[in-house]
Amino acid sequence: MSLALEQDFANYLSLQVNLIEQQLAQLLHLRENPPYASLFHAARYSLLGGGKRLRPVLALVVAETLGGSLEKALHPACALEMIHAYSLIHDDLPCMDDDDFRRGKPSLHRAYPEGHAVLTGDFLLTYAFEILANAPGISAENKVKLVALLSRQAGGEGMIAGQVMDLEAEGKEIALDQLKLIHAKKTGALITAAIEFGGIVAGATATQQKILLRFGQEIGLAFQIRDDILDVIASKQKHGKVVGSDALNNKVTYVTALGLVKAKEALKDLEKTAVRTAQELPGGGMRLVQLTQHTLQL
Ligand code: GRG
Repeated sequence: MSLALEQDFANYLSLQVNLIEQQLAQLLHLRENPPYASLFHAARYSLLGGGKRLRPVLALVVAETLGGSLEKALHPACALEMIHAYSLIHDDLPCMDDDDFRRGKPSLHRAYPEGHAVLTGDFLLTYAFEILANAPGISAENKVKLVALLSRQAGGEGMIAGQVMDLEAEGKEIALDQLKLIHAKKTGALITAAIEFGGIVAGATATQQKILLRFGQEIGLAFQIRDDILDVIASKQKHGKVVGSDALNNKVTYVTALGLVKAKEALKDLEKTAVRTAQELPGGGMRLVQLTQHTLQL
Protein backbone atom coordinates (compact mmCIF):
# COMPACT_ATOMS: atom_id res chain seq x y z
CA MET A 1 0.00 0.00 0.00
CA SER A 2 1.27 3.49 -0.81
CA LEU A 3 1.63 5.98 2.05
CA ALA A 4 -1.42 7.97 0.88
CA LEU A 5 -3.57 4.82 0.67
CA GLU A 6 -2.33 3.73 4.08
CA GLN A 7 -3.32 7.09 5.57
CA ASP A 8 -6.72 6.93 3.88
CA PHE A 9 -7.29 3.43 5.29
CA ALA A 10 -6.10 4.47 8.77
CA ASN A 11 -8.66 7.31 8.75
CA TYR A 12 -11.39 4.98 7.53
CA LEU A 13 -10.55 2.40 10.21
CA SER A 14 -10.49 4.91 13.02
CA LEU A 15 -13.97 6.15 11.98
CA GLN A 16 -15.32 2.58 12.15
CA VAL A 17 -13.63 1.92 15.50
CA ASN A 18 -15.03 5.18 16.92
CA LEU A 19 -18.55 4.26 15.83
CA ILE A 20 -18.22 0.88 17.54
CA GLU A 21 -16.69 2.26 20.73
CA GLN A 22 -19.36 4.95 21.09
CA GLN A 23 -22.07 2.34 20.68
CA LEU A 24 -20.41 -0.04 23.14
CA ALA A 25 -20.13 2.76 25.72
CA GLN A 26 -23.83 3.57 25.26
CA LEU A 27 -24.84 -0.06 25.62
CA LEU A 28 -23.02 -0.25 28.97
CA HIS A 29 -24.13 3.16 30.23
CA LEU A 30 -25.84 3.05 33.62
CA ARG A 31 -28.19 5.97 34.21
CA GLU A 32 -28.57 5.25 37.92
CA ASN A 33 -26.29 3.73 40.52
CA PRO A 34 -27.82 0.35 41.36
CA PRO A 35 -26.35 -1.95 44.03
CA TYR A 36 -24.95 -4.15 41.23
CA ALA A 37 -23.16 -1.22 39.53
CA SER A 38 -19.81 -3.00 40.05
CA LEU A 39 -20.85 -5.49 37.36
CA PHE A 40 -21.20 -2.69 34.82
CA HIS A 41 -17.94 -1.08 35.98
CA ALA A 42 -16.14 -4.39 35.48
CA ALA A 43 -17.78 -4.85 32.08
CA ARG A 44 -16.69 -1.36 31.06
CA TYR A 45 -13.14 -2.08 32.29
CA SER A 46 -12.93 -5.01 29.89
CA LEU A 47 -15.07 -3.91 27.01
CA LEU A 48 -13.96 -0.29 26.79
CA GLY A 49 -10.35 -0.98 27.70
CA GLY A 50 -8.82 -1.14 24.24
CA GLY A 51 -8.50 -3.86 21.67
CA LYS A 52 -8.47 -3.71 17.90
CA ARG A 53 -12.23 -4.30 17.49
CA LEU A 54 -11.43 -6.64 14.63
CA ARG A 55 -14.66 -8.65 14.76
CA PRO A 56 -17.11 -5.71 14.78
CA VAL A 57 -15.01 -3.87 12.19
CA LEU A 58 -15.16 -6.93 9.93
CA ALA A 59 -18.95 -7.01 10.26
CA LEU A 60 -19.23 -3.31 9.37
CA VAL A 61 -16.78 -3.48 6.47
CA VAL A 62 -18.48 -6.54 4.96
CA ALA A 63 -21.91 -4.90 5.30
CA GLU A 64 -20.59 -1.77 3.61
CA THR A 65 -18.83 -3.74 0.86
CA LEU A 66 -22.15 -5.37 -0.02
CA GLY A 67 -24.00 -2.04 -0.04
CA GLY A 68 -25.66 -2.57 3.36
CA SER A 69 -26.29 -0.01 6.09
CA LEU A 70 -23.60 0.65 8.70
CA GLU A 71 -26.27 1.79 11.13
CA LYS A 72 -28.09 -1.53 10.96
CA ALA A 73 -24.85 -3.47 11.32
CA LEU A 74 -23.74 -1.57 14.43
CA HIS A 75 -25.68 -3.38 17.17
CA PRO A 76 -24.92 -6.87 15.78
CA ALA A 77 -21.27 -5.79 15.52
CA CYS A 78 -21.28 -4.79 19.21
CA ALA A 79 -22.77 -8.17 20.15
CA LEU A 80 -19.75 -9.83 18.53
CA GLU A 81 -17.34 -7.68 20.55
CA MET A 82 -19.17 -8.62 23.75
CA ILE A 83 -18.75 -12.32 23.02
CA HIS A 84 -15.08 -11.68 22.25
CA ALA A 85 -14.60 -9.73 25.51
CA TYR A 86 -16.29 -12.49 27.54
CA SER A 87 -14.04 -15.12 25.94
CA LEU A 88 -10.91 -13.16 26.84
CA ILE A 89 -12.06 -12.58 30.43
CA HIS A 90 -12.71 -16.31 30.93
CA ASP A 91 -9.59 -17.31 29.00
CA ASP A 92 -7.42 -15.24 31.39
CA LEU A 93 -8.85 -16.89 34.54
CA PRO A 94 -6.53 -18.98 36.76
CA CYS A 95 -8.43 -22.15 35.76
CA MET A 96 -7.64 -21.47 32.08
CA ASP A 97 -4.61 -19.55 30.78
CA ASP A 98 -3.98 -17.82 34.11
CA ASP A 99 -2.88 -14.53 32.53
CA ASP A 100 -2.30 -11.56 34.84
CA PHE A 101 -2.29 -9.01 32.02
CA ARG A 102 -4.48 -8.26 29.06
CA ARG A 103 -3.86 -5.35 26.69
CA GLY A 104 -1.11 -4.08 28.97
CA LYS A 105 -3.41 -3.77 32.03
CA PRO A 106 -4.19 -6.20 34.85
CA SER A 107 -6.62 -8.82 33.57
CA LEU A 108 -10.15 -8.54 34.94
CA HIS A 109 -9.72 -11.12 37.71
CA ARG A 110 -6.65 -9.17 38.90
CA ALA A 111 -8.47 -5.82 38.89
CA TYR A 112 -11.68 -7.23 40.42
CA PRO A 113 -12.44 -10.30 42.54
CA GLU A 114 -12.34 -13.55 40.55
CA GLY A 115 -16.08 -14.13 41.02
CA HIS A 116 -16.76 -10.75 39.42
CA ALA A 117 -14.63 -11.74 36.43
CA VAL A 118 -16.60 -14.96 35.92
CA LEU A 119 -19.90 -13.11 36.24
CA THR A 120 -18.83 -10.23 33.99
CA GLY A 121 -18.01 -12.77 31.28
CA ASP A 122 -21.43 -14.37 31.82
CA PHE A 123 -23.09 -10.95 31.65
CA LEU A 124 -21.42 -10.00 28.37
CA LEU A 125 -22.27 -13.38 26.83
CA THR A 126 -25.93 -13.02 27.79
CA TYR A 127 -26.17 -9.36 26.89
CA ALA A 128 -24.86 -10.06 23.38
CA PHE A 129 -27.99 -12.07 22.61
CA GLU A 130 -30.29 -9.46 24.15
CA ILE A 131 -28.69 -6.88 21.87
CA LEU A 132 -29.27 -9.07 18.82
CA ALA A 133 -32.88 -9.70 19.76
CA ASN A 134 -33.47 -5.93 20.04
CA ALA A 135 -31.22 -4.76 17.18
CA PRO A 136 -32.83 -1.75 15.49
CA GLY A 137 -33.66 -1.99 11.78
CA ILE A 138 -33.11 -5.76 11.54
CA SER A 139 -36.04 -7.94 10.42
CA ALA A 140 -37.28 -10.70 12.73
CA GLU A 141 -36.07 -13.27 10.19
CA ASN A 142 -32.56 -11.83 10.14
CA LYS A 143 -32.44 -11.58 13.93
CA VAL A 144 -33.12 -15.32 14.14
CA LYS A 145 -30.38 -15.93 11.56
CA LEU A 146 -27.91 -13.82 13.57
CA VAL A 147 -28.80 -15.49 16.88
CA ALA A 148 -28.56 -18.99 15.36
CA LEU A 149 -25.23 -18.20 13.72
CA LEU A 150 -23.64 -16.59 16.77
CA SER A 151 -24.81 -19.27 19.20
CA ARG A 152 -23.42 -21.99 16.92
CA GLN A 153 -20.08 -20.28 16.25
CA ALA A 154 -19.49 -19.25 19.88
CA GLY A 155 -20.89 -22.47 21.32
CA GLY A 156 -20.17 -26.16 21.80
CA GLU A 157 -19.30 -26.80 18.15
CA GLY A 158 -17.40 -23.52 17.80
CA MET A 159 -15.33 -21.32 20.10
CA ILE A 160 -16.03 -23.25 23.31
CA ALA A 161 -15.23 -26.54 21.57
CA GLY A 162 -11.93 -25.00 20.45
CA GLN A 163 -11.14 -23.85 23.97
CA VAL A 164 -11.81 -27.33 25.39
CA MET A 165 -9.59 -28.96 22.75
CA ASP A 166 -6.93 -26.35 23.50
CA LEU A 167 -7.05 -27.10 27.25
CA GLU A 168 -6.82 -30.83 26.56
CA ALA A 169 -3.90 -30.40 24.16
CA GLU A 170 -1.76 -28.61 26.75
CA GLY A 171 1.57 -30.33 27.23
CA LYS A 172 0.81 -32.92 24.52
CA GLU A 173 2.27 -33.44 21.06
CA ILE A 174 -0.54 -32.83 18.59
CA ALA A 175 -0.60 -33.07 14.79
CA LEU A 176 -0.80 -29.94 12.65
CA ASP A 177 -4.32 -30.88 11.47
CA GLN A 178 -5.49 -31.07 15.07
CA LEU A 179 -3.92 -27.67 15.74
CA LYS A 180 -5.71 -26.25 12.69
CA LEU A 181 -9.02 -27.57 13.98
CA ILE A 182 -8.43 -26.00 17.39
CA HIS A 183 -7.62 -22.67 15.75
CA ALA A 184 -10.58 -22.87 13.37
CA LYS A 185 -12.93 -23.30 16.29
CA LYS A 186 -11.30 -21.28 19.04
CA THR A 187 -10.48 -18.18 17.01
CA GLY A 188 -11.80 -18.73 13.50
CA ALA A 189 -15.42 -19.45 14.42
CA LEU A 190 -16.10 -15.97 15.83
CA ILE A 191 -14.18 -14.23 13.05
CA THR A 192 -16.19 -16.16 10.47
CA ALA A 193 -19.39 -15.25 12.32
CA ALA A 194 -18.42 -11.57 12.14
CA ILE A 195 -17.96 -11.77 8.40
CA GLU A 196 -21.20 -13.68 7.91
CA PHE A 197 -22.98 -11.13 10.15
CA GLY A 198 -22.09 -8.40 7.67
CA GLY A 199 -23.49 -10.56 4.88
CA ILE A 200 -26.79 -11.22 6.67
CA VAL A 201 -27.34 -7.56 7.55
CA ALA A 202 -26.59 -6.50 3.97
CA GLY A 203 -28.73 -9.25 2.39
CA ALA A 204 -25.84 -11.08 0.68
CA THR A 205 -26.69 -13.49 -2.13
CA ALA A 206 -25.99 -17.21 -1.66
CA THR A 207 -22.87 -16.87 -3.82
CA GLN A 208 -21.62 -13.93 -1.76
CA GLN A 209 -22.29 -15.85 1.49
CA LYS A 210 -20.09 -18.67 0.20
CA ILE A 211 -17.30 -16.25 -0.63
CA LEU A 212 -17.64 -14.67 2.82
CA LEU A 213 -17.46 -18.04 4.55
CA ARG A 214 -14.28 -18.94 2.65
CA PHE A 215 -12.78 -15.52 3.39
CA GLY A 216 -13.64 -15.95 7.08
CA GLN A 217 -11.94 -19.32 7.29
CA GLU A 218 -8.81 -18.00 5.60
CA ILE A 219 -8.44 -14.80 7.62
CA GLY A 220 -9.40 -16.62 10.86
CA LEU A 221 -6.61 -19.16 10.51
CA ALA A 222 -4.13 -16.52 9.35
CA PHE A 223 -4.98 -14.37 12.36
CA GLN A 224 -4.22 -17.21 14.75
CA ILE A 225 -0.92 -18.05 13.02
CA ARG A 226 0.01 -14.39 13.37
CA ASP A 227 -0.83 -14.53 17.09
CA ASP A 228 1.37 -17.61 17.50
CA ILE A 229 4.23 -15.80 15.75
CA LEU A 230 3.74 -12.62 17.80
CA ASP A 231 3.71 -14.63 21.01
CA VAL A 232 7.29 -15.50 20.25
CA ILE A 233 8.65 -12.32 18.72
CA ALA A 234 6.73 -9.36 20.14
CA SER A 235 7.84 -7.35 23.12
CA LYS A 236 5.64 -7.24 26.20
CA GLN A 237 4.79 -3.56 25.58
CA LYS A 238 3.65 -4.14 22.04
CA HIS A 239 1.65 -7.29 22.67
CA GLY A 240 0.39 -6.49 26.17
CA LYS A 241 1.25 -9.90 27.60
CA VAL A 242 4.25 -11.94 28.60
CA VAL A 243 6.26 -12.91 25.54
CA GLY A 244 6.40 -16.60 24.79
CA SER A 245 3.49 -17.42 27.13
CA ASP A 246 2.45 -20.27 24.80
CA ALA A 247 5.80 -21.95 25.27
CA LEU A 248 5.62 -21.35 29.04
CA ASN A 249 2.19 -23.02 29.06
CA ASN A 250 3.56 -25.98 27.05
CA LYS A 251 1.29 -25.20 24.12
CA VAL A 252 1.71 -26.53 20.63
CA THR A 253 1.47 -23.59 18.24
CA TYR A 254 2.16 -22.98 14.56
CA VAL A 255 5.64 -21.87 15.55
CA THR A 256 6.43 -24.92 17.68
CA ALA A 257 4.94 -27.20 14.97
CA LEU A 258 6.54 -25.59 11.89
CA GLY A 259 9.31 -23.35 13.13
CA LEU A 260 9.29 -19.55 12.84
CA VAL A 261 10.32 -19.31 9.18
CA LYS A 262 7.71 -21.77 7.89
CA ALA A 263 5.03 -20.27 10.13
CA LYS A 264 5.75 -16.84 8.59
CA GLU A 265 5.53 -18.37 5.09
CA ALA A 266 2.21 -20.02 5.96
CA LEU A 267 0.92 -16.64 7.16
CA LYS A 268 1.97 -14.86 3.93
CA ASP A 269 0.40 -17.59 1.76
CA LEU A 270 -2.89 -17.44 3.63
CA GLU A 271 -2.91 -13.65 3.47
CA LYS A 272 -2.55 -13.78 -0.32
CA THR A 273 -5.36 -16.35 -0.56
CA ALA A 274 -7.65 -14.26 1.67
CA VAL A 275 -6.93 -11.13 -0.40
CA ARG A 276 -7.83 -12.98 -3.62
CA THR A 277 -11.06 -14.18 -2.02
CA ALA A 278 -12.01 -10.68 -0.85
CA GLN A 279 -11.37 -9.41 -4.38
CA GLU A 280 -14.27 -11.56 -5.62
CA LEU A 281 -16.68 -9.24 -3.76
CA PRO A 282 -18.23 -6.03 -5.18
CA GLY A 283 -15.74 -3.20 -5.77
CA GLY A 284 -12.92 -5.75 -5.58
CA GLY A 285 -13.62 -5.87 -1.81
CA MET A 286 -11.25 -2.91 -1.53
CA ARG A 287 -11.72 -2.13 2.17
CA LEU A 288 -11.68 -5.82 3.10
CA VAL A 289 -8.42 -6.28 1.21
CA GLN A 290 -6.93 -3.32 3.07
CA LEU A 291 -8.24 -4.60 6.41
CA THR A 292 -6.78 -8.06 5.72
CA GLN A 293 -3.34 -6.63 4.93
CA HIS A 294 -3.48 -4.28 7.90
CA THR A 295 -4.61 -7.00 10.33
CA LEU A 296 -2.16 -9.66 9.25
CA GLN A 297 0.99 -7.56 9.19
CA LEU A 298 3.65 -8.55 11.69
C1 GRG B 1 -13.13 -18.98 27.42
C2 GRG B 1 -15.07 -19.92 26.11
C3 GRG B 1 -13.75 -19.32 26.12
C4 GRG B 1 -13.13 -19.12 24.99
C5 GRG B 1 -11.87 -18.46 24.86
C6 GRG B 1 -10.81 -16.79 21.86
C7 GRG B 1 -10.49 -17.54 23.07
C8 GRG B 1 -11.39 -18.63 23.45
C9 GRG B 1 -9.45 -17.22 23.82
C10 GRG B 1 -8.54 -16.17 23.49
C11 GRG B 1 -7.16 -16.64 23.67
C12 GRG B 1 -6.34 -16.22 22.58
C13 GRG B 1 -5.21 -15.32 22.90
C14 GRG B 1 -6.61 -16.66 21.38
C15 GRG B 1 -5.87 -16.31 20.22
C16 GRG B 1 -6.72 -15.47 19.39
C17 GRG B 1 -6.50 -14.09 19.68
C18 GRG B 1 -5.36 -13.45 19.03
C19 GRG B 1 -7.30 -13.46 20.53
C20 GRG B 1 -7.15 -12.05 20.82
O1 GRG B 1 -7.93 -11.37 19.88
P1 GRG B 1 -7.56 -9.92 19.42
O2 GRG B 1 -6.13 -9.86 19.00
O3 GRG B 1 -7.72 -9.13 20.77
O4 GRG B 1 -8.59 -9.48 18.43
P2 GRG B 1 -7.98 -7.58 21.02
O5 GRG B 1 -7.27 -7.28 22.30
O6 GRG B 1 -7.47 -6.77 19.87
O7 GRG B 1 -9.47 -7.46 21.17
